[in-house]
Amino acid sequence: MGLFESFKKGLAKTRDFWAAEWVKTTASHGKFDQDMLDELEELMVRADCGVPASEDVAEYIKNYIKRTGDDSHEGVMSAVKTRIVEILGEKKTLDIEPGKLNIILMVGVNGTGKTTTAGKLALKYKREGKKVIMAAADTFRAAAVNQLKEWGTRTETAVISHEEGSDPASVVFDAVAAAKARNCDVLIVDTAGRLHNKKNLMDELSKINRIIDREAPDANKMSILIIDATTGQNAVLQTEAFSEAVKLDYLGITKLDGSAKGGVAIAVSYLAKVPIVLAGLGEGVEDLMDFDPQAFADALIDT
Ligand SMILES: Nc1nc2c(ncn2[C@@H]2O[C@H](COP(=O)(O)OP(=O)(O)OP(=O)(O)O)[C@@H](O)[C@H]2O)c(=O)[nH]1
Ligand SMILES: [Mg+2]
Repeated sequence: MGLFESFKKGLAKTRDFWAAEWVKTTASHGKFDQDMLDELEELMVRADCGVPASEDVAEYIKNYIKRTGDDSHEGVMSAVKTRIVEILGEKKTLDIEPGKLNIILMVGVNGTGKTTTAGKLALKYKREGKKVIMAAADTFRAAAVNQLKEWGTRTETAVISHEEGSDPASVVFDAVAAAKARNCDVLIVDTAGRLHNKKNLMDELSKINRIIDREAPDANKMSILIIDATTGQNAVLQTEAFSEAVKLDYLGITKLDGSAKGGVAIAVSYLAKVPIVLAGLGEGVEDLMDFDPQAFADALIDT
């Protein structure tokens, strides 16, 4: 399946929601006037794009009509899409440096899809011929370690783990040593779901970072916050909270297939200073794509 088809299939619920709302908006009026602009803004807010981004798009359309005189449905839809792509920003991917150990720290609150995304990423890099290893630094629950080990088996990737309740930083210490000894290209560190108001959890993340800096000072280190699209505006709040507490390099947005709230990618992009690089479009091992702003917008809006 191509990039666009994958996004189209994964975003089917969001796409249907937008299409139905567009029909309602355009059915009640003729040309695009102020009422319709207000409805467009409301539609976007209902579609979880957040108020600031929705206002921005409505303002953009107002100026577009003023500038071009084009108030046709097609013209406006296409302009909405253009602005959405601009908000989503340039396409970026996780920056994996060849010939180096690359360490990817997966962070995020409970249940957003960190472990699943770690497993999917392991497969992606293995297919690219890279040597991959994973660290089970979520030691809170035995089930968490087992879940990562299952992904290890499924993707034939080694998993470094200790028993439940052990120190996550010591798992990372061992994993970095193993990654170096085995000449790995990529080490993926799965961490526990952490809440921004739980200081001990944030401290734990700092400790993991200190271990990485000390044990692998030359590594290409990056952290990715995994957010769950089905949680709507909560995902925006989590992004803000994590950005304040830890150094984030990237965002990954999961479960885009699971609800009509895919618009949250727009809300997050509008506010966040780091790019969305991964899109989770299903539970399967294949259902992970590099986030592509144009494919996302094309899948969302038919023009
Ligand atoms: N539909 C869908 N489900 C997903 C996606 N990504 C993850 N999931 C599901 O979401 C649930 C939680 O995923 P996990 O990977 O366990 O999440 P986590 O962040 O590791 O959770 P904790 O370890 O509890 O913090 C699982 O049932 C996954 O199968 C996705 O892109 N689409
Ligand atoms: Mg997990």
